[in-house]
Amino acid sequence: MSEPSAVPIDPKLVAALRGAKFVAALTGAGISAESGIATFRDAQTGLWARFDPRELATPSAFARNPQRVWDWYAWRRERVASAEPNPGHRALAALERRFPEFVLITQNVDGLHQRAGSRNMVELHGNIARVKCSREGTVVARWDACGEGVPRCPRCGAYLRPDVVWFEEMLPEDALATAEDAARRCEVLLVVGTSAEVYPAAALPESARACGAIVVEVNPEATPLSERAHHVLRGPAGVVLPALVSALD
Ligand code: BV8
Repeated sequence: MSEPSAVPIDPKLVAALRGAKFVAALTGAGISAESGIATFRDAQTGLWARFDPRELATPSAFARNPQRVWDWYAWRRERVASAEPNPGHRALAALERRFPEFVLITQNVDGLHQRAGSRNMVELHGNIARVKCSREGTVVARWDACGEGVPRCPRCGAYLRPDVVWFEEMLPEDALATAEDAARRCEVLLVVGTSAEVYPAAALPESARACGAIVVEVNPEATPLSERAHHVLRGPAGVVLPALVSALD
């Protein structure tokens, strides 16, 4: 992995960050790629290679085949549990401690930001470690993980499901409101590791830009956001974000 100092950071961006009181970050699956967690667009591995995540992460897939969807999330939960936060997650936690106000908005459900030390954050799409009743929506603390079939709610008997937002489901109102407020009020928005294609999360950078924020994309590849960003740091989050922290020191 290249040294953080090898990543060129525009001095104008460094100056803007140095003077900023409120910085926000929006992250996607790419920031967890260096923790060994496949992104949504990476080909999935093994048993799940033949499935499209966007097909599985839907209410209709769960209605059609609850066992398959439950097993996919159980497999992902195990991979997340054995993953570690990477320097990109830790750099964002360091940035939170640096600015008077910092909000981390994540589309990820892997909980790695919290494990890296991020505190003031919003999970737009829920968290894979939490499980809820598919009928009542109440989170259950424990479930029979080794029994046959999809575990059922101890109160009403409906299937349990992961506490994540599937496609065609509304995002949690409070999480989305907090994210939209942060996008409108921040002076700099770091957009890290997202293909910027899934809404309403993908609308946040445009809101920030419209309200005068400097938008920075951190991604080894171009995305629909790249030409709208004021700065593009073309590289992996695990290298670029530590370089950004070093440039501010
Ligand atoms: C909603 C949780 C209102 C689950 C996720 C038709 C019918 C219904 C809805 C729609 C429709 N058309 C459009 C919609 C809206 C839809 C949408 O946007 N669809 C897209 C496909 C067009 N959105 C929704 O449905 C949302 N709800 O709109 O409700 C509604 C209600 C009913 C009807 C209509 C509307 C809900 C969206 C949330 C879905 N849940 N995740 C789970 O995890 O299982 S989405 C999931 O995919 C992620 O959370 C993320 O949001 C999204 C995209 O993933 P990314 O994070 O961007 O990752 P991706 O793999 O795509 O890209 C990785 C990036 O990282 C790449 O750019 C790569 O270059 C980069 N990268 C790689 N390595 C690194 C790196 N970057 C940095 N460092 C590295 N090392």
